[in-house]
Amino acid sequence: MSGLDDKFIVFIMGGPGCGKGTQCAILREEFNLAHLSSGDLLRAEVAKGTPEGLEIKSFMDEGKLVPQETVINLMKKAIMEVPNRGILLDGFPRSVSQLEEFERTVKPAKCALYFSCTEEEMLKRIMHRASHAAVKRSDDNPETAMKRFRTYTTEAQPAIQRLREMGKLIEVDAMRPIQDVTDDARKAFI
Ligand code: B4P
Repeated sequence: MSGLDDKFIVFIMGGPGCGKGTQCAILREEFNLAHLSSGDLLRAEVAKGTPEGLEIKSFMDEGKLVPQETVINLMKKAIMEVPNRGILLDGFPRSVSQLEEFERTVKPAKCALYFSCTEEEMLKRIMHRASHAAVKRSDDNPETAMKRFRTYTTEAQPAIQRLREMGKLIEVDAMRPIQDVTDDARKAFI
């Protein structure tokens, strides 16, 4: 894609509720990066209340992946709009197909940060978010969380494995307190 020559992209990966968004919010400030969350971009589309938004919501509430064309088009548009040199793509890619299509049509990523965490801990964090958030997410309930874990295992894990084989994966143990996770994650930027 033209206009991206001087930019670099870092994929942010990990299971639902592992803390991707939390870490991105910290890294963004520290290194002056743009933070584009596929989940947030999709939720913004849902909030518009359009027929397409309603369709997106039905995938999210089922814990399924939203169709690839929708997600990649939203990502491309957002990438072109941010002024920052470094861009964190939070929650993307979530499948081998998304990875291949993005690297072919947009730009190969510099690296991928993978926040590893057990399902038990992720479920705990999702339920904690559900009970404390001012606005509750419709997919933050135990039933949808279990479906999101299945989608993550079948779709996202193979993409993580592919990035490992490509030598681009930086794995961080996300089971620890937020500050300790950040201490490891920032090594990708210094
Ligand atoms: P996302 O919005 O990406 O949701 P997530 O995986 O739950 O978020 P995250 O891991 O960022 O959790 P957070 O930091 O908030 O996706 C939602 C849905 O959108 C998907 O199911 C799918 O339907 C769709 N979608 C998204 N991307 C897509 C794509 N590329 N293709 C197709 N569909 C897509 O952390 C969670 C909680 O844990 C927070 O409350 C936080 O305070 C806490 N926490 C974080 N780190 C912690 C730590 N170290 N210790 C203790 N608590 C911690």
